[in-house]
Amino acid sequence: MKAVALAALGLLAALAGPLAMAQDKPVHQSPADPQTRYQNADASPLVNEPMYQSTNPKAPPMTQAEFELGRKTYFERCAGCHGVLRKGATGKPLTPDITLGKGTDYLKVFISYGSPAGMPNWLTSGELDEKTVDIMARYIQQEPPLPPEWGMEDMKKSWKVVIPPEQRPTKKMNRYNLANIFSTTLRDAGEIALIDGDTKQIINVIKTGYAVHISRMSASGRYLFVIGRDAKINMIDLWMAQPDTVAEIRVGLEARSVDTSKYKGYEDTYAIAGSYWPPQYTIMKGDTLEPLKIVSTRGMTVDKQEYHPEPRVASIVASHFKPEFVVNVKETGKTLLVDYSNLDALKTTEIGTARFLHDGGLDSTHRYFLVAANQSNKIAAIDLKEGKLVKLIDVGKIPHPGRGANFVHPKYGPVWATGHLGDESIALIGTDPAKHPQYAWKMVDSLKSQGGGSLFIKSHPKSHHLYVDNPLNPDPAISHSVAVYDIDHLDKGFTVLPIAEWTGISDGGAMRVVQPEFNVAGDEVWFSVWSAKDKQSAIVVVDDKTLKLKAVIKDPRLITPTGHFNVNNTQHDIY
Ligand code: DHE
Repeated sequence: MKAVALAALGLLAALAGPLAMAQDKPVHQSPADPQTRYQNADASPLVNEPMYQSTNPKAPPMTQAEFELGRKTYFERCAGCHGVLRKGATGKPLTPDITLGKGTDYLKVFISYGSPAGMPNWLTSGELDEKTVDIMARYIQQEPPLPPEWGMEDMKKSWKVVIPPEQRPTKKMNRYNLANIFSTTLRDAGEIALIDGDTKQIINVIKTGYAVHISRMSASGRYLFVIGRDAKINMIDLWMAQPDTVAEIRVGLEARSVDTSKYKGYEDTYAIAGSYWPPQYTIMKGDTLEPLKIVSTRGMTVDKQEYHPEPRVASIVASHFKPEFVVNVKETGKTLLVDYSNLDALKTTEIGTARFLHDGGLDSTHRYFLVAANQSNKIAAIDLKEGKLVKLIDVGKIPHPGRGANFVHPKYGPVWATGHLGDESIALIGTDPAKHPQYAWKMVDSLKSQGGGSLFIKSHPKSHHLYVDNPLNPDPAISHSVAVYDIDHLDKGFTVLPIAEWTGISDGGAMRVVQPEFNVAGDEVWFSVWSAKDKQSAIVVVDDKTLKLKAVIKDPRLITPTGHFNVNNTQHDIY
């Protein structure tokens, strides 16, 4: 195996990029590498879709059973990084024109030992056995099987209006303070919990899609939209005596993003969802989810201008300046401003940004949208009023802002901040070209945080604090806590709050502290303490003024809480 391993170094370099070439031996890297773990945390929902084996006479033979195991393993472990069609995303392309030339032995070493560029060491970590590694090495030399498409007919079949608009309440039928309800993702349960922010009691637990992902609010604050990784959307009416699902649909086979129209005159008119597979976005009626328009995102990449067959739709936000949705296409590196004022003559402004677009949010005025191009280590700032790219800003390694954090810096004026998955820095970007032009669209400061593996950062217009999580940091002391900065004294560093410890849970397993989110008053911050499905999780509420523990919400129904979305802050894009 040693000779093959050494010979495989050329392959590692070719497949893993420049970093690999700097190494002189295969690297034993754990699949616990934050980014890889993050991108392959769940089996793709495509694992259960029918796909067929096409025979390439040049590829090593596989029985149908071996091909099926290879396909299943690929969609469970590999598709998140290498793409459904293996054209490459954050992982390198693995199409037969590349893999056939390398041969089975080379590929087996690559899969077994991993690479410094992020490929896990599947064999030596014990995640895959020798037999499966051999099957995978042969599998990636076959033509990638094509998952089914998902067009209007499929969508209509999956579409259900549980309670039609005319049978819904005409006024709010409950006594909840809707603005302070939190929608908490219960990831592995495929559910969300609606939690009353005033009483900290669970209002309802609602069944949603597989490995449910995010929640967004309609402009009026009445309807909550939740999307699962299986592209199932639940539309929940908060006016009902017991808020619950009133409509649902599947807009594809795999998805991550949903939002609703917010421009004046179009409040609650449309919903939009982007899918990973098929690569497309769908505009729906805002009160029933009836699918109206499906648009494919397949096309040319921004840099090399090569065709990409599966550019996934990442974050979507609704513009407050025009009747437009901002749709970020990951693999092509393009931000689309989709004008929904006439769906029959859809106008789209295509802005070339950088690859691979992921998550982002608005600045405090809502005029600018800042989105992470995570593999380019850049933030793209888009002017939603002028409909153009303002600047591509270099930041740290693998920026991951969630929606980012807006606050007024004592020296630089209004800034937007992002943390990073790949390093310990927090980038502050000036966002006020009118009054602070010298700082606008520059990284004006880079703060040191607890470490890498950060996913979300948050502040609030009424708060003097900036909160940064590190759920993917390998050091439990860091992933179990959050760092808090005093915005007026950023030079003084941060205070660490031991959030997981405050739950009092002794056997919670991973207990990753994830996603700070403010309440409506801006005086409390909520954190999920995210453990495995079979362990106890919790939500911890911190007093923003004193930074002391205010409440711990524990309930057997709170299974794997991750994101949580305050109704008012999500409705008005306050972060
Ligand atoms: Fe997310 C937002 C994709 C893994 C929690 N996540 C997003 C967005 C995208 C995305 C495109 C932006 C949506 C928008 O704004 O419209 N997430 C992905 C992935 O592809 C990835 C890396 C791997 C996967 O297989 O899904 C992934 N995400 C995770 C997690 O493991 C997290 C931490 C826990 C979980 O619940 O799955 C997670 N993602 C979140 C949250 C947001 C999010 C909480 C919304 C942040 C916000 O403040 O709006």
